[in-house]
This record gives sequence, structure tokens and C-alpha cells, in this order.
Amino acid sequence: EEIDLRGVRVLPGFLGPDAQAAMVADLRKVARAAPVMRPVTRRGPMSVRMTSAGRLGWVADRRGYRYEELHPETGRPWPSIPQSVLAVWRAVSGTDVDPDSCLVNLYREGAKMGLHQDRDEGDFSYPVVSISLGDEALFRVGSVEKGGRTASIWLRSGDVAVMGGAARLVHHGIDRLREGSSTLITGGGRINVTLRVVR
Ligand code: MD3
Ligand code: FE
Repeated sequence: EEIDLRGVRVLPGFLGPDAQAAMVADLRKVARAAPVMRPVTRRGPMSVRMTSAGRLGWVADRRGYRYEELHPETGRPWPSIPQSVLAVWRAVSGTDVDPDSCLVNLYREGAKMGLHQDRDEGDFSYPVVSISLGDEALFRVGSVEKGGRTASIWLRSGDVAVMGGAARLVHHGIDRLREGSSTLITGGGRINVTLRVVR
């Protein structure tokens, strides 16, 4: 049963337990080749750790936010996007173009993400696809304009969300995790994968 939250399409339980476990194993390989980093914004260090796969990875440091072809610490290209992840994009994105960026967000205890828009990409006509793994997370969606009412939903392990059309530029964030709600990830926590066409 599909849920529409302010134009965000949530597909609950899109991935079953075995597919989730296989994807986590693939993402561990990504993190081995491209170590997770702590992004820094103007407001200070983020609580979410990140790495990327694909041609372009999202980087945030004192100089700002941007997409880069090389991991800032290893100096190597990002690893390729795992087939397990690409298969989800191809099934739900509604476009023939493959993503060139796969952002991997790691939420450990206490991590959250404030309300923001995703505007660092070159073409907002492509959707963003998100895959939730591990602990449940309280996801908040606002509107395109700043301020106003918001709506919230708990994202659970295996849920997929598609942000296209008018929803592509809505404000969104993660308020908190339900810690210990899943045993999928060793050491606990949550992984969120987002797929984008950057350019
Ligand atoms: C709505 N990630 O990586 S996923 C992000 O759970 C991000 O880690 C959150 O926001 C997370 O930028 C939320 C759901 C999501 C992702 C991208 C969106 C919702 C979105 C882009 C546009 C609108
Ligand atoms: Fe975002």
C-alpha cells in the first residue's frame, strides 16, 4: 500500500529482509573503499556520517557543499553504485536515466538531520529515490517555501521513498531514530541511501 505524504511517495516494505541484508553487505563494501566522513556545514559538524558511490559524491566541508568525482580523503574515485541499489532506482524512478550519485547516510545513536532542501543537483526534473535500512526514523516533510505546516511519518527498514515532481524541492529532515528497533545493522543505527541524477 503506497502512502502519499505531501507528494512524497512512500512504498512501505519495498525490500524484504533478505534484500535488506544483501544491500547492507554491499554498502559495507562501499564504505570500505570510501570511508564514511562527518560533513561540516555552516552550522557546524553534522551528526550523520556520509559516504557516496557513483560518478559523483556529495561533499560538505568549511568551503561549502558540492559534488566531487574523488573521495576527499582517499583521493580515489567513488566506488560504483551496487547493482542491488541500482535495481531499486530502475524499478521506482520512472526514468530511463541511471543515477550518477548514491549518497549513503549513516545514523548512529542520537543522529538527526534538520529540515533542508536538496538543491545541489543540476536538474530538478529527475526524482530522488531513498531507501531506509535499520532503525526506524521519524521523517518530516514541509513545503517548498520555508515555514508552514509539516507532516511526519516513521520510515522503517525496507521502505523506499520517491521524491519527484513538486515534491522534489520540499523541505524535509529526520527528527530522531527509534533506537534498537532493528538488528539489521551491526552496532545499531540506520542507513539511508539516496539516488540522484546530479548532471
Ligand atoms: C524529499 N536524507 O540525504 S531520505 C538527504 O533519511 C536526506 O537520510 C534523509 O534528506 C535521510 O538529503 C531523508 C528522504 C528524502 C531524501 C531526499 C529528498 C526526502 C526528500 C529530496 C527531496 C525531497
Ligand atoms: Fe535531503
